[in-house]
Amino acid sequence: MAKDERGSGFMADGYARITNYIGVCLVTAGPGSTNLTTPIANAYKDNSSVLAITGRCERKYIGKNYFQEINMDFLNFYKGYFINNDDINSIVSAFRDCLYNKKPVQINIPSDVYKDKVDENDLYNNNIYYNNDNENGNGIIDIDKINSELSNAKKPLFLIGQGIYGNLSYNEMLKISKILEKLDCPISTTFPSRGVIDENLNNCVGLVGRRGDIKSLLEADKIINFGSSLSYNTYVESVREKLLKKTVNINLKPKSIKELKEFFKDLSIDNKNWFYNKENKFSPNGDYSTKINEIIESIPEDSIIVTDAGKHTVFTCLLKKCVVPRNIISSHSFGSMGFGLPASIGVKFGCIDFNIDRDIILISGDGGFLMNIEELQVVSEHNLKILMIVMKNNKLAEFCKIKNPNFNKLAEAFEIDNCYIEKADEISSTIKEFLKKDKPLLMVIETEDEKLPNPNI
Ligand SMILES: Cc1ncc(C[n+]2csc(CCOP(=O)(O)OP(=O)(O)O)c2C)c(N)n1
Repeated sequence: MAKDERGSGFMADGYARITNYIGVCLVTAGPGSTNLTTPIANAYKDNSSVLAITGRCERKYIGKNYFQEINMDFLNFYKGYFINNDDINSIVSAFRDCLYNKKPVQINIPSDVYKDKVDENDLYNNNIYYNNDNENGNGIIDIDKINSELSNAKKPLFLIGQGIYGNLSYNEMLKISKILEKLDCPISTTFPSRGVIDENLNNCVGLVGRRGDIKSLLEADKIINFGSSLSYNTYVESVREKLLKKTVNINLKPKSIKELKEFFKDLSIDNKNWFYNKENKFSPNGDYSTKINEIIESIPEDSIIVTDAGKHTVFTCLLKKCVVPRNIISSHSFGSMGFGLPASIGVKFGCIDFNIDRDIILISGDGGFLMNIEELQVVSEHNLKILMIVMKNNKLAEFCKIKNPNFNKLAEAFEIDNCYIEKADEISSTIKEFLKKDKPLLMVIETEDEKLPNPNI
């Protein structure tokens, strides 16, 4: 049970991202639901399957200025269902929309509807796990057309977005790298799909766009887009139109790894590996980035790093080489502060439920950590092994200075182990100790401010 509805929404989002299934949150009417606005907007922008079940007064009071009664459409960034009667089918439809379209969906249920009787036959006749290619699956993918585009291209670039995950489980997602590494063509990724191919491999260009490589996008004569929404993070403003003109979009939504393997086997890609040196990578040159780098080097490389929004997100993005899917989970397109702590809790629960054996590392700024700090109670109650790192620079990015509470005393109040670190060389031994134990740790790292490198825009 989350301590604020914002927490519940972000937890559901974290859960959905790591499991590639659905994250559900359940909140009360009125203020409980308005508190969900930011997490639902966040899930909408990042294509995350969050199902929000919201409360409402009895049907007879709706629209009559009843206590806590308000129009509930504000959560329907993608879609919402108002459950007006005992028709169970709309709940099933909401579930399908959310799972197969990778979008947040609201189910709003007036309190008296819960008392309606459902015909159990209706419920069991509905096969929730149906496969329907035309409605939610691949659609039609014309391999011949893709092959003819490829044969005309001298410098094709594959751009992989998180759409490639379709409805694969995390363990299946891990197998995609093996398929992609065999392709004789450079492969780039968006931020949400980083790690879909190991970034150490030769044919992997890595992240492109705002915080990644731009040269390869410009140099390619054809970009084959597998499952990217082509947000402004990927196709930045200054080159967007140019890139869109040479992009071919492939709408893959694989339901099994076998399907994906067969698809790539049918592509004719011979000798298309034109890619030269990767662009110079960023290396740490100040206190903030040195400490982030030390964290990254001290944790297992396949850890799931969850970030909040701020400078720490950018330094993590620039310094981490991703080797597995969801190596970094962030609020990519909404950039919401307060995402990190609750999302890391959702990720942890997802790992427990789906047997995903990963260490969970939260890297947060001090400002963002304070925004949903009450969720430490959930970490404490469930003894969730999460390494929660607060980069304490006493600033909100470059906007302004802030005063912080004593985070260590707060951790004490929540009965969570904690430590306070000033020097970069204390980080690695502390993380080693954390990894050996089976409980959470709050690590407060005193950090000096550092300017960010400019993004590509
Ligand atoms: C909910 C929300 N409010 C405000 C912002 C604007 N904003 C982006 S980053 C940032 C500062 C983040 O500071 P901190 O959490 O301390 O992280 P740091 O930049 O120091 O790493 C602000 C205010 C935002 N992205 N989200």
